[in-house]
Amino acid sequence: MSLPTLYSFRRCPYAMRARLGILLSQTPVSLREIILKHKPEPMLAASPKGTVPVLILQDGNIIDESLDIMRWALSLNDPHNLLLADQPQRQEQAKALIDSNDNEFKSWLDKYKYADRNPEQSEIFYRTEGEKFIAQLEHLLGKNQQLLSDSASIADFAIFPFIRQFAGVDSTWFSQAPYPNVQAWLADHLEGAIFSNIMKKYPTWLDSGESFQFGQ
Ligand SMILES: N[C@@H](CCC(=O)N[C@@H](CS)C(=O)NCC(=O)O)C(=O)O
Repeated sequence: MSLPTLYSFRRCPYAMRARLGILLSQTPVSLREIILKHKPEPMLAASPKGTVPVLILQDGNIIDESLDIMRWALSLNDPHNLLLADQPQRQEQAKALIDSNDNEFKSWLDKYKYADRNPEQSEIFYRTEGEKFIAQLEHLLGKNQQLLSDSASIADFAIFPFIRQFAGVDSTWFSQAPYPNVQAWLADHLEGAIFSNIMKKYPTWLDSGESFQFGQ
């Protein structure tokens, strides 16, 4: 039987969270690696907004929001209870944190990363704005090993790819910044087998014509 098709881009944090959800749910998909400068026609036909990740299901339904892909995969199989079933309060906390990441932190991250293209304010200004979210995570991680409890949830996996980017803008600064809990949490996720699995390199689908089974 054919598998759902996932259009993905290795370094995109949204695509990373989709791949994390797929891998952690052990849901096999057929992965097509793309580059953003040259998006495949079938991907654009399925999702004209032209962002990755895009998932095309066997019945033709399209899921083109990374969080929806995570939720779709985990609703099929969630062995680690990342969706926090039977914990409605934590579900709300997870949603609020992911909202802050996606709707506030991400724009400061982009401006910090590309401060030269955003000369209205300084790099340090953008970093300081981004640090408000990092400080919130630091506080949460002072209470538990992961953001909402000692076990990782959808919030950890949806957010850490973005914190990785923030840390990578100036890794010397980040390594001595006053966020030891965030540093340890991020290192733990980045050093794990799950992350190395989702970061495997694949040739691009347009160049090679090859898709790769991913997620099992
Ligand atoms: N809200 C979308 C955002 C996805 C997104 O913006 N992905 C970026 C790459 S990290 C993208 O495809 N940008 C289009 C482009 O750069 O052409 C999601 O969560 O899936």
